[in-house]
Amino acid sequence: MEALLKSMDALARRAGRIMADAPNAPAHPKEGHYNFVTDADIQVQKLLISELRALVPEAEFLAEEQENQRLTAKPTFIIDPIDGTLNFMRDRHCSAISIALAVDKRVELGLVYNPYRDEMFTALRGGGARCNGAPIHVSDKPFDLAMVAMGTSPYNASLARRTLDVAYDFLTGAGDLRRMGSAALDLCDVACGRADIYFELQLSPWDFSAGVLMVTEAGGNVLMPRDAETGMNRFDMSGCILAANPECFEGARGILERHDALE
Ligand code: LIP
Repeated sequence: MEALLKSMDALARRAGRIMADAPNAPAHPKEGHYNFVTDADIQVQKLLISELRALVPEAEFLAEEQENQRLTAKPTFIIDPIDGTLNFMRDRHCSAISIALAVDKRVELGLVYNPYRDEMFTALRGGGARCNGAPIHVSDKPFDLAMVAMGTSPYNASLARRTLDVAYDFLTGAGDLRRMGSAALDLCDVACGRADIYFELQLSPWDFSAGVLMVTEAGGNVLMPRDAETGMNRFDMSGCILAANPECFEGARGILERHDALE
């Protein structure tokens, strides 16, 4: 896995240059409110799939900008070519490339690359989490001093009221809120201690698969979609995501439970 991660690091940097060099890529609407794909998303996704297939010929792919089959036990790359597409379209420099590798339906490797800050977040299951090679760890901030990153799932208007009700409880019970617009980078912020809690009521597997491994390998706790029968984490289902340092996790989970935000 270390050798594969090294190759993926170089590949993500190549893909990051496509992002950084194409801030005005044509954008096209997708289903749902305020949901778009750009020509750069497609170009990055094609590059990643082509090069990752060369590295792992037996691999399958779950990717945001394609029709996807079921997640199988085979090695599967779960890809968001540009997480934070709206930020990318507005040249806000808060977007990332997110790649996870699942084997037997469990994520074993995660990579999130922010080309604007040249920050390469990586994690191997059981091997810890790193940023540019240096170990990272969640913060030890208590709940009442927590910086809470959040997502608003704008393409699903039915979640708007509940999202803001949850946000109100965090704003009045914890420290303050931040809405950056990239779930992958929000999760990396929790993993490296720049934020203490992150929640979003609905995310897709490509948004969260790499980032949740970053958080758990950095000592944090995560709630994500689970199989109702086995209780196993599901990397092929959209759903609510909560990530937090251990000091904040139970308080944060209580707020989401009070608003029936967890499946
Ligand atoms: C984005 C997420 C973000 C969410 C946005 C969007 P995308 O991913 O990272 O947290 O609130 O609506 O889903 O679509 O830019 O890859």
